[in-house]
This record gives sequence, structure tokens and C-alpha cells, in this order.
Amino acid sequence: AFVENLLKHPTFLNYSYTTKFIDTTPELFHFSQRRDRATKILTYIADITVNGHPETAGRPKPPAEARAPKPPVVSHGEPAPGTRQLLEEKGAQAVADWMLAQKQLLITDTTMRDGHQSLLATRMRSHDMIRVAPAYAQMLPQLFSVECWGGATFDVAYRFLQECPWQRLRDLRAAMPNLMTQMLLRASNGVGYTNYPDNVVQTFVAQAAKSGVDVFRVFDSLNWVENMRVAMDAVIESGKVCEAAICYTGDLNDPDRSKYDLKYYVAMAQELKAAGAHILGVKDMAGLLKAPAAYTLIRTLKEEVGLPVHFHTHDTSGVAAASILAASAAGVDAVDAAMDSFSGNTSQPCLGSIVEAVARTERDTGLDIEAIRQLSDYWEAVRTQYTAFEAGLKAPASEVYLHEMPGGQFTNLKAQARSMGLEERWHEVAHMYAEVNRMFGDIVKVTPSSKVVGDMALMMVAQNLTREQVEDPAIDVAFPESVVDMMRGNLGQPPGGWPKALQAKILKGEPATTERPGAVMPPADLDKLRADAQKLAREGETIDDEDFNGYLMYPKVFSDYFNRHREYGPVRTLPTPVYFYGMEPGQESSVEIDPGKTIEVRLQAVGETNDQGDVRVFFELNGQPRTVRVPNRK
Ligand code: BTN
Ligand code: 3PY
Ligand code: ZN
Repeated sequence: AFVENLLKHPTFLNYSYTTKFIDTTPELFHFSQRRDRATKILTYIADITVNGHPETAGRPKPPAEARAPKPPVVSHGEPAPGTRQLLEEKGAQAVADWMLAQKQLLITDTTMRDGHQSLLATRMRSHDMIRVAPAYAQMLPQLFSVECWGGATFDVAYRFLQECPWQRLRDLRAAMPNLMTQMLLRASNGVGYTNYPDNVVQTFVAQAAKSGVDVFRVFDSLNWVENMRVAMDAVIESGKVCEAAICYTGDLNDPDRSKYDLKYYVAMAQELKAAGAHILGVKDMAGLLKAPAAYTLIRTLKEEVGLPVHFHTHDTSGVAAASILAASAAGVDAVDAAMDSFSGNTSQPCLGSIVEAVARTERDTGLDIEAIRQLSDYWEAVRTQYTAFEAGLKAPASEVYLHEMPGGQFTNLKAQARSMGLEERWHEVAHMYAEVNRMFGDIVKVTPSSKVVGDMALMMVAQNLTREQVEDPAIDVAFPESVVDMMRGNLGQPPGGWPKALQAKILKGEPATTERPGAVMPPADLDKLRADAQKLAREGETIDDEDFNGYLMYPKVFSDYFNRHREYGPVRTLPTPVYFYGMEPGQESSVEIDPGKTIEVRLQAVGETNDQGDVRVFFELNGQPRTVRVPNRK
């Protein structure tokens, strides 16, 4: 039928048939493509059923009796207008002005970004977010924003979840038309781990704004404002909200940590204001800002800077909600919280409890606590499906004030330590992390600088090296590449610069730069890179602008994703248990492979492995028998 349709098509008769023609004429391909997508999905389910998913191998499984997540049922009507309408109609400055003019404590829900990044190693799939997004729009129109993009989620989506982060963004944007979406952007490090050329940062920001990001929280991992300007300018240029963040570290009330005192933060805030920030972010990535200090800091920033202030913290210590309430009393404009079942420990403090705490005061959030309970109930069932990625933290830990690890790094570093056989020595790693920080001159630790400190700490524990030995010029030390790179100046400059003697030892005479990395890096040749990216595609496939921006961040991660996508198709549409564990004989599942097009899959049986090492897996697809053959790699 396809060939017949094609031959009769007027464009074909005109001999102007091109690849693009196929892409833009979906009705021709509809039938065969859909069948093809279904085959790919069945192949994926068969493969995972036989071989397991590499990401969950050897990890605890969700309990058999786990309940299926059901999003609250809401009307399909247009939701009440929210912050998104304000931004669309009046612009970014109007959002900032409105924040200052109103009294309620504004709330950002971080569940879809930092919540799972900090609790589940960033493994939450788009499917679980998109299903509940319409309920957010209907039930919580008073939210300031929904943080749902950026940070580590971009990388993990391609690398471990086999899905397109841009599609996630577009789908969420469409499902929450009244709420501002928010992303975390590592300034010149984009959503990666190293500095990118300025034009890469610019094209990435422009694309993110176009695909649906409304609020960009921009930070630099060494608090170097010079390194934030390119990203900030690109955000402002896009017409979206530029929230420039100060990373909080140290202890405001400890005279021994005077490097990061009130004067330091106010000065940085003034620089960010002068650079055009609409909102000032206070990014307490490790959860170190204690309540009394939070009051002082927020009060001072509010009085001396004049920008609306948005406070982000982590509950690793167990007392972060106190800091939120102190910040609220000091006049903070907005705060971050995670939905109850995704809150606490290394995640944000509990959204519902904060709403309750300020209810019926002048800072009442206006959010509906019953809606919050229903949404949290959904998230609770979602979280159970990700048991494999739980870090197993059972209690708050004041140890965070010792090591100062960001909430998003904590679980990752623990997993890294486990994979190096250092799990039993975790508290040594924590001590060493603090020691490395002092050795590097007491720096801000947040992606990517936190990863460098972590790499160094793990290496020292594994090799039983002390700080004295590392600093001793007479002792040869093989430094991790990330440490060498940071000392070269490739992540930028910390306040006061790098410790000279250690830097000299690490660089072994190699020069270091104090220039902004983007200023000395040549601009990327975007046309050539675009052509390189296009080489990944076969006939009938296109690398679009979003794909290209993914490729620019990490070519290898993107190309691996793209090649797997060819083989397995849109696996993002699978329910999470099927994605991670495959199916049991007799099990049925509905999969929406296209908007409005659902296939019914039933796994009948798994055959024996043949002489070639292949297994036949028997399905019913919409009631019709289908057999798929996959290699048994076990
Ligand atoms: C990954 O974790 O590498 C991405 C997920 C998709 C990889 C697929 S899962 C089935 C097959 N088996 C593997 O080991 N990799 C692919
Ligand atoms: C990230 O950069 O991913 C962070 O969450 C930093 O806190
Ligand atoms: Zn965070």
C-alpha cells in the first residue's frame, strides 16, 4: 500500500522526491512506520525480559504488591491562568516586579528535577512526569514554577533512559500551559561537566527557550560571575526569566570560614544584578544554610540588592525546613520544595509541610493542601517503581556540615565509592572530601567542581594518601584528569585563585590560565558540527535542531542514544516497570506509541535458547500473534 500511495503522489510524479518529502508526508508512512515502531518496542521488551536492564541488574526490586501510580483525575478544560500567562503577556521583568509586589510565599516544585536527581540518581522517566502534569496545571495553578529540566536530567535521559530530553520538555510544556517551567543551567558548563565555547552556550539556551523553558536558574560552579555572563545574556535575549544564582557554601556565622561572609554574598549579588538578573537565586546545593544564617542572609540581600530572592536548599541535615521558614520570615519571595513523597534527606524539604506551616499567615501560599496530598500520593507510587535507584539513606545527617557534598552528588559519589570497593569506608571518603576542599583553598562545590573534589577524595582513600603526601613536592602523585583540568583554569577561577604550590605540583610546569575559558576557546564551527551530526542519520532520518544541541553537549552520548533509538524505537512510551524489567508470561500492557495510538501487548511465552544463542519471545500485539528473536546474553 505504501508503494502504491507513493507512486500516485503528485510530488513523486514530478520527480522531486527527496528524503525530506518522506519526513513531511506522514500519511504515506503512517501504516508501515507504526508497524515498525511496534516491532521495535516488542524487540526491546523481549530483550529486557530475557537479559534484564543493565541499570537494574543486581539492585533491589520493587515489591510485587506495589500499587500502580494513578494520577488524580482532572477536567480537560483550560486551567486557571498562572505565572506562565504573566510571562507570556507582560514579559520577564513583569514576573520579577510581581514577585516583589505580592506577599504570599511562592513555591517551586522540584520533584521532576532535583527531587529525583537527589533521591533516585536522576532516573525518573518522562512517562511518569507527563502523566501527572495536567493535574499540576489544574490543581496547583498558584505554583511559581515547576523545576523539570536541566542539571543532570539532560544527560541521564539520553544516557540511561533512552529518551529525548527535548521531547520531555515539549510534552511537559504543553501539559502545563499555565505554569512556568524551570531549568537548572550550569552557565558556561551548559548541562555538561566542562566549559563550552560561547556560541554553544548561546545556541543551547536559545533552543531551550524555544522548546519550552521559562525560568533559567544560572549558576557557576566556582561562583565566578565572569563565567555566567554569556549564559545570562543568552537567557535575557530569549525573553525568558533569568534567575542568576549565588551558590552558598561554608558557614555565615563561623568566623573561621570568613572567605564566604555576608560581604562576599552581597557583593556577588550586586554583580549579578548589574549583569541583568531578573531574580536572585540563593542556591544552597548541599543544605548548609542554617536557619539563623538564612534569616541574616536573606534579610540582607533583600534590603541591599532589591531583586526578588528565590531560595533553594536540600534537607540532608534534617533541619532545612527551619531555614525555609527563617527565609520566609526574612521576606524571601520564593522557595523550592519537593512533593512530600519525594522530599527530605538529600532532596528538598517537604512541600506540603511548608504550605501548612505558613497557612493562615500573611505568607499563605494559596496552594490547596488536598491537591498536594493527592499528587504526593501519585509520586509515592511512582517512587516505588524506582526502588533499584534508592540510596538507602535512613536518617538525616549532620555530617553534611563536615563534607559539604551537594544533595545531587551525595548518592552518586556513594555509588562510585561502592563500585570502587570503598563502600565500607564511606565515612573516610566524607572526611577526605572535606580535606580535599581545604587543600583546594575552600571552594564552592557544585557540579562540576564537586565532581573534581569527589574524584580526588576517592583517589586518595583508594590509595591511602594523606593531604601531606599529596602536597609534598617530593612525592609523585598521579592526579585525576579532572583535577589537572581544573588547575589549568578550565572551569574558571575561584575567589582568591588556586593554591599556588599545589597547582604547580599538579601541572608539572604546564601553564595555567586565569582567563575566562570561553574567551580563549575558539567558537565552535557549528556548520561543520551540524554536518558531522547529520552523518549519524541514515536515509529518512533527520537530526533536528534539538538533536543537534544534544550532540553539541555530548557527541558520544547523543550518538549512542540515536543508534539505540534506531533499534528500539520510542521506548520512552513504555510503562516504567516494563522499561526496567520487561514482562512476565501472561502479562498485558498498553503502550501509547503515538499520541492517541495505543497498542495492546501481551507476552505469551519465552522460548528455549537455540544453537545460535537466540531466544524466541512470543507476543500478542493487538490480539495478533507476533514472535521476536533476541540474543540471550546471559
Ligand atoms: C543503557 O542503559 O545502556 C540504555 C538503555 C537501553 C540499552 C538496551 S537495553 C536492552 C539492550 N541490552 C543492553 O545491555 N543494552 C541494550
Ligand atoms: C546540578 O548541576 O545538576 C545540580 O543539581 C547542582 O546542584
Ligand atoms: Zn539542588
